[in-house]
Amino acid sequence: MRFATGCKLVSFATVAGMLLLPGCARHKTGTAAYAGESNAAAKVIAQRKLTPADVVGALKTFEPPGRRDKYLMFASGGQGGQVLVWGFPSMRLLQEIPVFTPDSMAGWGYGGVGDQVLREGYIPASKMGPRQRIRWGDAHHPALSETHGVYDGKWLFINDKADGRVAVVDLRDFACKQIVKNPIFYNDHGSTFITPNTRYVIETSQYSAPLGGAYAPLRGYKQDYRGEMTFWRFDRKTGRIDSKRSFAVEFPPYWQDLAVSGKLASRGWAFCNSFNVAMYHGNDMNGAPSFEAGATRRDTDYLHIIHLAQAIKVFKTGSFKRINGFPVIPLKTAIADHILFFTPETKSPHGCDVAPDGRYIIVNGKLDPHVSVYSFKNIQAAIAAGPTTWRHDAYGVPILPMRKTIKARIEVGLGPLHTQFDNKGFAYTTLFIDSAIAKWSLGGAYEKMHPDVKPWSLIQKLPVNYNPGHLAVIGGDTEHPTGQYLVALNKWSIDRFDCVGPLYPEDMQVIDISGPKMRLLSDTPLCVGETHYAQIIAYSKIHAWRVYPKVGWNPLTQSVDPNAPMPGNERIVRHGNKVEIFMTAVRSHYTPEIVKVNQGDQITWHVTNIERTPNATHGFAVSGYNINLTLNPGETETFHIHADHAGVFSFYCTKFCSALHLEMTGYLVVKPRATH
Ligand code: RUQ
Ligand code: CUA
Repeated sequence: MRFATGCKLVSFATVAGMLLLPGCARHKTGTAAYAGESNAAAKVIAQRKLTPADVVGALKTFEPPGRRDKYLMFASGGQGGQVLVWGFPSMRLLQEIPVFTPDSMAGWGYGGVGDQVLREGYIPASKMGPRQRIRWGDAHHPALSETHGVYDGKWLFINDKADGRVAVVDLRDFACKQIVKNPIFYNDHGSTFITPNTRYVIETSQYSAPLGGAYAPLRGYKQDYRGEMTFWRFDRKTGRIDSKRSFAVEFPPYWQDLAVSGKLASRGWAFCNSFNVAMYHGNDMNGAPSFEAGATRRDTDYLHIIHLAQAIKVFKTGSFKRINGFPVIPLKTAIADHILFFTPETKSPHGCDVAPDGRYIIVNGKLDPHVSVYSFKNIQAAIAAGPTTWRHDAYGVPILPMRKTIKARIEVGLGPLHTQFDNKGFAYTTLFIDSAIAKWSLGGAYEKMHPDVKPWSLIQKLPVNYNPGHLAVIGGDTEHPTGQYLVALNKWSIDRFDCVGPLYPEDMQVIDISGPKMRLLSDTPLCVGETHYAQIIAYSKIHAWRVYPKVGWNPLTQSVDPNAPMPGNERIVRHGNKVEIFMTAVRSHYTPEIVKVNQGDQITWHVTNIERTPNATHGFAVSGYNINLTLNPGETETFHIHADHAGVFSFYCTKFCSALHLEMTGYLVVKPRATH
């Protein structure tokens, strides 16, 4: 069926109505009923002035009431500090997983487990200054755990750029379990990226500084400032990062940017690009240029090539120094033991992505309209060619000649930032300045997949609205991409939505990449976070609990809590001024529901939601004491109150759990000192 361009909407609607008629023989429903529906559809199409492209977009992404999405998209929430989980491709927001920022809907950070996890991520009192209660995050890159280079649906990692932290989310209950603070650096950016079996989670620093949070004046930049890459060892048994088996490698004080782990052909290696190799350190109101000019004044920066397998060996032999107690392989050792190599890249590039077969490292130009394709094989050959063929940077790091390492340069357009891949041998790159997605063809072994197209060439540019940062293809950064759909994560929305004041939502656009040409399907505004980066996984790979496995479940230990209040053993126990409360919650009451303490008492309060019914979540909020928990069926939480204010305080259930939800309440009675 072909639609003449410029055809009248009404005639298109008629055609669409006919299209909506199913092959009647296969359908039990009467033809007459369908004919009626399709007439109605044709009418809606005409009334709403929908184009054929609109109708296809709607039909490809709409899930009818009650039907579920086949994919989940895990997106970082940027400065919101959280992880957002979307049904994909319908783009229905299903979950906000609180991570770095307190979240009152999820009861995260107002007593209970959230406080414990957030506290772990505070900056400890050390050389890095006084203890800081960090209560927000700039969440950049979610990384789903992988087995043999494909998402396994078990964990999700996410970094906080602002304070150099990495968090672990368990995908059995979609809850954050751990936040680790990088002990040698404040900020990160090339994070989190994982190795193909999730042994290591990579976290790379961004803006150089003295390691360990020490002080050094800016005039000592070249000697005293450094970058680094941290390899956090992840332990699948405990579901935690094990800092004792983790280490870092010291880098020169260039600004390291996006990082990535090698895979297949390049397994055992890691890569990251950099900017400000000029080591410019700022306009001190002295008439010097600003960073944007000073940091970009050289023609090239360096792609960092890190032999991770070699770094692990060196770490195991103990050839490291400790900074704030954390093992760091010194730059000198990294050079002498052949852990670190550079090769030039055009200045101030951005994303660094590895093709699915691991043979090519794609560096996106940002200021250069090309993507540069480095060949891993060529890099190895340049290393093997030996020191006489290398140059060295000011610190002695070998620089492999670019003309040897580079395989192809493809002119894609203005502002190339990030690249992902499909299952047909194509790559997709966001063009920030052009406001477009470029589709281009991979060469090498991929040529077999598309014999009719020229390798390493631009195929199509599709405008997006506007200024995309990252993009995500289903499985698009794994060894086996699925392809099919792509989402462009656009920073600006300008004229796409009704105006809601001067702070604009960002825009996520779903694009169909299953055919020879990309086509735009839908817009989804996002206002509770930044559309920073996302990964998309088949829902069939996720095995989330519908309810916690047993009553009394502690979500931090993922086991029954020995202190969990159980039905029949609810009680209040007092030892001097220490009061311990064991409380249960079930529709629609708490036991006990009157709690009497004395002013100045220290209360340890445990609550178990003893429900087994999926969805029967209760809340628990205490007025006046900043307590707010969310208790899912089976869950136990523990919090502390120093009852320093006398008075009568209600506690109540914040979730509309039943018809008698308002009656799900009780009193915390704090008797003033004088009367007890
Ligand atoms: S990188 S600016 Cu994800 Cu494009 Cu942080
Ligand atoms: Cu429980 Cu409302």
